[in-house]
Amino acid sequence: MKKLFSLITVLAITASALLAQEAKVIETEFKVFGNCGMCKTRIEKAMKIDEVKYAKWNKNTKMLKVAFESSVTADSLHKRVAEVGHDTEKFKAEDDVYAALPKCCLYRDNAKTH
Ligand SMILES: [Cu+2]
Repeated sequence: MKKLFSLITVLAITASALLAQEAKVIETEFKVFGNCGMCKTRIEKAMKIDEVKYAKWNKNTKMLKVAFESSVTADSLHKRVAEVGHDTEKFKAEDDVYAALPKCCLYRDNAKTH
């Protein structure tokens, strides 16, 4: 009987832990400026942290779709892509970081896509 009770306790704790984890994931999308497949790789690589469960950037719409744990903020993700050279509507990349990008990735002046 004691064994059964502790089994139920363990199951209850596991279930509530799983539910709590599930509720913590936030899904959103925001605009990230960029041009090409290299931009896509760079942007998505910047999202490779444990807290981000999903990140896909669309070259045509410039929208970055992300699913992330609420232990990080959407703003911190904006900052991460800005840090690798890509502007968002909230954060601008530093000029020297932007200037160091390959020519085909310079989205500010020539908006050509390839
Ligand atoms: Cu690029």
